[in-house]
Amino acid sequence: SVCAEAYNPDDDEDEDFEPRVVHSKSDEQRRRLQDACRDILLFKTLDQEQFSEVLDGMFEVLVKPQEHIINQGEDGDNFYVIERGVYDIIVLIDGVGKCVGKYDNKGSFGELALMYNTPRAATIMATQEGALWGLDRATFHRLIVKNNAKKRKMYEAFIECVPVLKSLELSERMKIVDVVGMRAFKDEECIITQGEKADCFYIVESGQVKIMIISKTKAGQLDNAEVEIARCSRGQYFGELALVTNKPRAASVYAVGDTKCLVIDIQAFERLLGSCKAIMKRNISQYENQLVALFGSSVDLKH
Ligand code: 1OR
Ligand code: 1OR
Repeated sequence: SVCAEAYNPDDDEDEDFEPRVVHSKSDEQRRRLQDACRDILLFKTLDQEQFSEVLDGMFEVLVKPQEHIINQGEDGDNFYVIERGVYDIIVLIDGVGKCVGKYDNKGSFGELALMYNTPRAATIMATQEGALWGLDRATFHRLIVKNNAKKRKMYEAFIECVPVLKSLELSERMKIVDVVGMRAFKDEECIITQGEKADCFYIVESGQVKIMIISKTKAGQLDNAEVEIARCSRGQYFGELALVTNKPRAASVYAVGDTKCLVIDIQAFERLLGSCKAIMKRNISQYENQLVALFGSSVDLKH
């Protein structure tokens, strides 16, 4: 489809001569902004200078309960990063608005209309008072969309050889590349903590991770030692279980040596990996058998 065509930065070089947008901020505002942007996946592959230009271009938006920040079907004006607040994602299904997910005090939205020049794909409504940071369309285009061409070059070959993504069309895999972030972890660094709420999915790009669980016996006694149950290396994924089952993380995950992972947020996971879920579910059904083989049937998981 047209939407997934590789973006050619040479097509509109004149954009480079557009004036830079700078919204001045107090030190305190800048601190809050930096906090909110720390884990935004779309910013993870920017260099220092691009990132600071993004921060310069952002402006604070305060919102009230029931306020629609974005309306499905409209043209895209801004991209938004959440500082605080809870936001419903509402999609029209057979003409009726249905809440298909929410943002809970973190994350970002509004990138799709700006990236692909499409109408807004969903309505985003604040359910309580909140604060957002907006980035205008032109600045988003100049800094984020242009960076996507570089991202596709960097990750295309890797994404092509990830087994779980094989069932997707090439254009769908490229849409994943457009929204992924890359995170680097040091040896022994904790990537996922058992029992925590889940909001993203990982694919190992280099290095290795080990999956550890704290088990409990049938008597309910905690055996607080973590036990290694599996490892993942290049091309393998983890962190799908909590997203698929809607439960807390079932295990902790640690880097083994320097490790890099592609990270996909839960909304993009739902939107783009739907057809891979069947494979994941099949693999999940194997976890149970592996558990019994490892610990015997008298042991189950602590939640
Ligand atoms: P946008 O510019 O199209 C609406 O404006 C935003 O909602 C969109 O960018 C995304 O950032 C965000 N499908 C489409 N857009 C979504 C979705 C979504 N979730 C968040 N957004 N799905 C829901 C996945 C939980 C799929 C619905 C069928
Ligand atoms: P998550 O979102 O629950 C922890 O976060 C991740 O560790 C989990 O998703 C899975 O990706 C992974 N066997 C293999 N991988 C597992 C297992 C597992 N549990 C969690 N992960 N089990 C079988 C043990 C031999 C445990 C079964 C629940």
